[in-house]
Amino acid sequence: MNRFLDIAEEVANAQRVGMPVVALESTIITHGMPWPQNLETALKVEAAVRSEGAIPATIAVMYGRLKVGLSMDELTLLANGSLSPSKASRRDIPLLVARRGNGATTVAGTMIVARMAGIRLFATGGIGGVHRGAEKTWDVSADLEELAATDVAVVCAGAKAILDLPKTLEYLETKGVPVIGYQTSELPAFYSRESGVRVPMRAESPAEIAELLRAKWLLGLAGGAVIANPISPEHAMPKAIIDRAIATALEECAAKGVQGAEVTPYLLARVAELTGGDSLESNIALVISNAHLAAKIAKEFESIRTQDGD
Ligand code: PSU
Ligand code: MN
Repeated sequence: MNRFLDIAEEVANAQRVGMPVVALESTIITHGMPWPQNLETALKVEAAVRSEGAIPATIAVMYGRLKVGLSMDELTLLANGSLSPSKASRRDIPLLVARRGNGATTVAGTMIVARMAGIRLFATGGIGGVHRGAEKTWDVSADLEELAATDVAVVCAGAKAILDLPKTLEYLETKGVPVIGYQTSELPAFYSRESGVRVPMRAESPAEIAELLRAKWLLGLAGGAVIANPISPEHAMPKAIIDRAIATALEECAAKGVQGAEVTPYLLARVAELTGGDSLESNIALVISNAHLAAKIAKEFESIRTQDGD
């Protein structure tokens, strides 16, 4: 085990007896939602994983330790901002460890730590991707490179239309990352079920997805997968409202010269403000739904493993 890793006892026990475990990220808590809804959501998401018979492992860097599974106190400290955690992606983790710092792991950061801990399934809201205008800014999220390299499957509600969705899919295709629509043929666009962009593959059940993941990794094909789970129709938002908010947020972002790691948190916060409380409610609902699905896939994955005797 890596010397910087701290696996919570409950998670370690689950792994010992072959219970399914689902990793959860922390940037969504610190940079994706306001206090106190962020803590409430983190707890609801953990409860959703448990309700499926799996164990949640929320991941973060605390005082330089790579934490897998957080206590109530640790979750609260992260969520209320008192540790001022920074965004922790692949490039940031070494410095945080060296300086005993605090960081909230992004999709990329969470995948890295989950892999170290032997966790294969991870649930979140939306992944990072190729930003609009990337041909000028070169702004491509490190999440995509991590999906290319690290053996963890990410269940999400697609990607927000703050990104260039066709370019994001092209990038994932180049890198050999399977993108699987869960009961859909379209890439969901986070707040809405449709994007007009087709997904390359579709699955109808958690068992089918578990089989695909198992095949990929038994074949020795390194890297992750994206499982795109559309938001439920009752929580989806009208496309016109979202599109307008995104257009405004993108204009402001360019006008203010926001760059680098600040771009995504800036856009997320502005879109949330511009759409009011509705978008937060949708956001919470879709993360919970993804947690349920990830737990179901993790369960199937473990049961195939047991059947095969490994
Ligand atoms: N997209 C969302 N919500 C989020 C993020 C993205 O709809 O919370 C977060 C995730 O943690 C993701 C990160 O990994 O933003 C991507 O940031 P960047 O574009 O800087 O790589
Ligand atoms: Mn970026």
